[in-house]
Amino acid sequence: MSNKNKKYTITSALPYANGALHLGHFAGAYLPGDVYARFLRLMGADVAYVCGSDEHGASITIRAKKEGISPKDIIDKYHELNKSSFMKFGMSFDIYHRTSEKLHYETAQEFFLTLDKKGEEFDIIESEQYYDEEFDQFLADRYIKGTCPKCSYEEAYGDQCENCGSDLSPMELINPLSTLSEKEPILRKTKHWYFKLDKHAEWLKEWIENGIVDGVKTHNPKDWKTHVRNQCLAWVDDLKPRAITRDLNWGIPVPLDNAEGKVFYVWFDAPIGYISATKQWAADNGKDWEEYWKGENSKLIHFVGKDNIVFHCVIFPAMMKAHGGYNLPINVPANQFLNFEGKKFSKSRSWGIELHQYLEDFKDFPNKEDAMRYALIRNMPENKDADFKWDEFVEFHDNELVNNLGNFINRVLVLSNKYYEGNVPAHSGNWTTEVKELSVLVEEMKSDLLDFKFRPAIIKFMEISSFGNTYLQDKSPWSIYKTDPESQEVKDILFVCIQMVSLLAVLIEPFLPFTSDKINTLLSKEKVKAGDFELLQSKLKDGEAFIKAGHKLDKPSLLFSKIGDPKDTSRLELVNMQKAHLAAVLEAERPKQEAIKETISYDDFIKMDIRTGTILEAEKVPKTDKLIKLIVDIGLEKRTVVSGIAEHYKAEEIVGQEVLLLANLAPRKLKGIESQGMILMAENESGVLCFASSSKKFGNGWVVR
Ligand code: B3M
Ligand code: ZN
Repeated sequence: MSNKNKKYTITSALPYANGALHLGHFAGAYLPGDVYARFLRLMGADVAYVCGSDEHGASITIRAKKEGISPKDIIDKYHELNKSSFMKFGMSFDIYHRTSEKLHYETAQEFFLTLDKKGEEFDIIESEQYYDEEFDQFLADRYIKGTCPKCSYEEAYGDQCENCGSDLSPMELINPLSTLSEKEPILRKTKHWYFKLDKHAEWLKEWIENGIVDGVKTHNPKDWKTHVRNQCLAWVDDLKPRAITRDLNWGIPVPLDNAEGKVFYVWFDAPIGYISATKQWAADNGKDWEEYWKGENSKLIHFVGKDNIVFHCVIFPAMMKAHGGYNLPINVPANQFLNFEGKKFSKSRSWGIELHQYLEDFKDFPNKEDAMRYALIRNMPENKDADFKWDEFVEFHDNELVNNLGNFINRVLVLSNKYYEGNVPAHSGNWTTEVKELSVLVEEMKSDLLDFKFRPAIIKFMEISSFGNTYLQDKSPWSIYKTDPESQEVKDILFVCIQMVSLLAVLIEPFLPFTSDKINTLLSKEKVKAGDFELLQSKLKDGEAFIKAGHKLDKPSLLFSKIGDPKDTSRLELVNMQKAHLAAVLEAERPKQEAIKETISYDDFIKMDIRTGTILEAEKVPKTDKLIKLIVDIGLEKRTVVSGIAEHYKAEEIVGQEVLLLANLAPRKLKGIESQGMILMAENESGVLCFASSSKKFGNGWVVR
């Protein structure tokens, strides 16, 4: 089958329209989706890449309340903000829809009614639920907080503990409190629709374990990431009915007479948002949405962060299977989390950077979009958590993009311009025989991309660029040209190099679309278009040129400028400003030092007999957290001292440590051991307990004055 007939429906998690997206979100669920969608288009496949705002749920209403505006104001504001950041970063969604659209309401309600009519997918259950009397409201999800029963974190929500990631229900919280009134809630009866997830356990297990549903193999389970499969398997063994309705006035009304005041739980309608987005896109583009969701030749892939795995691998598939007619996802290549300079992203702590903020702060850096795309793909949290660091951002840009890719392209263009005034010279034979390794490298990059291994794929891309650099260096056309400007060999070399530059423009497009356009501008070529990868591979096989002899290239100009350029520090200053901000955050969070105690007289001070000494032995005092028993040699004698430092030091680490000992402190019994003196300690500027140290040259027993 030609790629044209292969349909792909690709989704990236619909961000809640209650806040701005940060780099962690971007690297988790959006950039990988974009790279994949772009690559499939280059392969000539028929792609519908959909995304949009998730505009329901308590996260929206709570945010609105906090800002003192309506939920509608919130969703309009953040829908526009997130959409515009995505567009500026070159995201290639075919549509960025909204779950507040009428079409979505209709789609979600129809979906529900289809399940309801089957008569066996839902149970209506009456139960007691938390209720806030002051606000006259039932408290579900984020409207209720309390202590997590699994990890004792005190700020866990009614749907999830953000500390340990556990999925919770309000009834499990210890010491529940309403997030509206901050008061203890009461219990009140209410009824809800429960989706009988447990009924789907058997086939879900077979599907996740073996990739088989209704006897048909839909995918190879080995293609799924281990961490995704493991999470799914842990879930399917313990499926319970889940409430899919809420008592709220914000959400999609349940379209039944006996459901007054009920709306869908946000996680019921949000994934259906992928379907309504596709419907809208299809309607706008004269396509049939059903081919993309139900067609035999269509493949569904969800890009999400690891906290959304269960919804996309268990609950939504069960909903689609219960409905009937839908394809199940062939993969959910969820990413792990990205941290920021060693810590979790945190808006309240001002740790991390949001997409719109980055674009604003770096507005004077022309390559800001692709520089960030490169850094995030290069360090994508594909199978384990990753860490974004500004220093690495600079290194990736300067050492890889500039020194490798930029350098190669610039050298090729400058030489072509100098030797042939930018006219592509003719090759004397079959150009691909000189660079046979290229097709292998390109094939490897392709297979990484199709396996959702974007980080290895971009590294492979850089290998291809290095291959070009090495080729040019090995051939050194400049030394031949010096003696023979008409040399055919030089023409052959430059011809091959120009082809490689053209190849790189195509290969880089899924990762760095802006750079791809710039390279093509330098080559006086049109932008990369759908199917170009397929075309390129066949030309490579047949030895056909990507750019023919006689084609006139544009004037050479630099593709990138180094961030760390010593002659122009403007870009590095932008990075340094970010680092300075983080240093200020850390400084503000540093534990404050205690104030200086009351003044004492010299006579008080002189009473203290402070001796230098060495710790000879140290052992933790059993059944205590803090105490270590020490034997300290102070020259004159050996003293036994019990010191409360076990939380800061391990006993075995401090043997041999030089110390100052207060030798005339009245002996005191601690845990049955007589302590004969006190080791002097002081807190350093970071609040870490340090030994007030003596200097070795004095030896033991010197009196400190
Ligand atoms: N809005 C949660 C999130 O942004 C949710 C995803 C919906 S995908 C259908 O993490
Ligand atoms: Zn927890």
